[in-house]
Amino acid sequence: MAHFKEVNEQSGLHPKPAGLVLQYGTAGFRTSANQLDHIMFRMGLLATLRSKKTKATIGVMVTASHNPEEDNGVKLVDPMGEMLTSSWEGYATQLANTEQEELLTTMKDIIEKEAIDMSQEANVFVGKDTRSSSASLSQAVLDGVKALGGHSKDYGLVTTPQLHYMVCCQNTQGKYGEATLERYYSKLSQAFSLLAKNASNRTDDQKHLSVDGANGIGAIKVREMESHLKKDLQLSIFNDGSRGKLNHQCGADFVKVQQKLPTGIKINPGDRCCSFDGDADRIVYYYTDAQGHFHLLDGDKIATLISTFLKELLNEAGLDLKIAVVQTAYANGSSTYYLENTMKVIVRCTKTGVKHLHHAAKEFDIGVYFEANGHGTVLFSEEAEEKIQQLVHNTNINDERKKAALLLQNTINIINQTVGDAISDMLLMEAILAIKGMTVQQWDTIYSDLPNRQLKVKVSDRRVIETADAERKAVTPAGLQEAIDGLVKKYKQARSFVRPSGTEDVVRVYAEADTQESADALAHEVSLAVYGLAGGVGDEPKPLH
Ligand code: NG1
Ligand code: ZN
Repeated sequence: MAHFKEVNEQSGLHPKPAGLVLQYGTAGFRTSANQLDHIMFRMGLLATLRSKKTKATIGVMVTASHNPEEDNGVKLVDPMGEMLTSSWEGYATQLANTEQEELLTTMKDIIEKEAIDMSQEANVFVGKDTRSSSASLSQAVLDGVKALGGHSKDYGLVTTPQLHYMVCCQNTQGKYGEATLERYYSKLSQAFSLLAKNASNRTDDQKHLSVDGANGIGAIKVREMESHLKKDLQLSIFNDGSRGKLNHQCGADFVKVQQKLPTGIKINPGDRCCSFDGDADRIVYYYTDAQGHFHLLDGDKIATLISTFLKELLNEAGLDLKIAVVQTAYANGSSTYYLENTMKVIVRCTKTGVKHLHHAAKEFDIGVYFEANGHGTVLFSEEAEEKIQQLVHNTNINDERKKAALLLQNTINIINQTVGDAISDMLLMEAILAIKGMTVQQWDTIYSDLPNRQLKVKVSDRRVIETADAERKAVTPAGLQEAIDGLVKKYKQARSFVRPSGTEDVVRVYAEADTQESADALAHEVSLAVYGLAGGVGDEPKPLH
């Protein structure tokens, strides 16, 4: 009964290295790939249990996103395409860390606590990125599902957001779309082409975009999409995985953190470019100017342009819907100032991690959420979607209102509301720029970023840092926040905060100020404070200049 014998036998083929302890963090489990086989098998088990509990299809994505090729990881996807609910993250951690002999007992505990009906059918969708370790690790997930008698569908190589999309389509019985890659491409590209029709006289230059695929899955998938886009968008894809190494000196994380061009991309001044991360759930834009200076348009700039576009459309459509932008503490101070004071939209700040932003965005009719690193999307409430639909079908409105309603409808269709999606976000940005007849430089001048710097500090146990106020204040260790406050006072327009990373064994330091020199100096001084007060290990942080 209940396949326990099978689980017991099969788990022996995916043994846990004794003593290894891993945590289900901000983005699931993530570490060096050779430590993950047992985790994958066990997440196959957990996904099966979650499917039985929710009576819905659950997703399992094997990826380590922007981490180096040698790492891997796994995230579970809940029925509506959302991240696994936090109340189950604890089970994931328990199941991952229980020693081999205790596996059945731990699993039975979860079954009992959640009152799971083991006779219920289970369905699990599995996807993987292009890492060399992903093939065998996703097989371990499938083995876990099978051992517990669940059904699985292996989507093979897909981007993280594509897997989220499939799960949502499946559980909404096709209302969100059909759970196939082909239909994902056709839904998005049709919406793009309808939006692009509203752009007048686009030149070939305006239609052209350079894409850095981070040598990952995004490059493969955007190429698959290309044929659907016909002549509406002309892509030059760099770092497509044919030569370079995944995320190595390329990709959205590299570009955002280093604030420079990825290697492997050939562009002219003024060319519009974007970078995806390793699993294509993040995107950032950039260009170089005539002097060769690099200009980054990150998640904050993306959120600003999207919310401006939507707010204008709501006005034109005469729809009274509440729109908000959700950010984290990493959002550039200039973006928050511009959104609140010039655009007059509601801005919310949450803890780092998309699930927090997603949750906050759901509170509004339209919630635009983006992390500064380029991970984000837009959520429309059911009511907002209905109002827009009604307007589209209303025969008693003038042409301007009708046009705005149609644009809103196609905007909904181009967006992957389940999670940040580099391909969908790229199409949305390209459509908005085309409709507004805006160059990347014009978009960039909407507001000027405050110079900023992100650093990492190694400490013996990063959990000594506890934070409050959406991570903007360090509550422990004693004296750290006071030290940061004192340092911030030395600089103009300055802000700084520190937090333990949820994906790496480091403390992250963020600083911004009126000049790059000041931002760099402040980040360095705060790093020293962390090193001194939070148990720094290794060499003391060195100044940047
Ligand atoms: P951590 O390592 O917790 O800072 C990073 C990103 C998050 C989020 C996760 C998941 C920064 C500063 N942090 O988390 O925003 O995207 O990875 O991928 O960018
Ligand atoms: Zn990612």
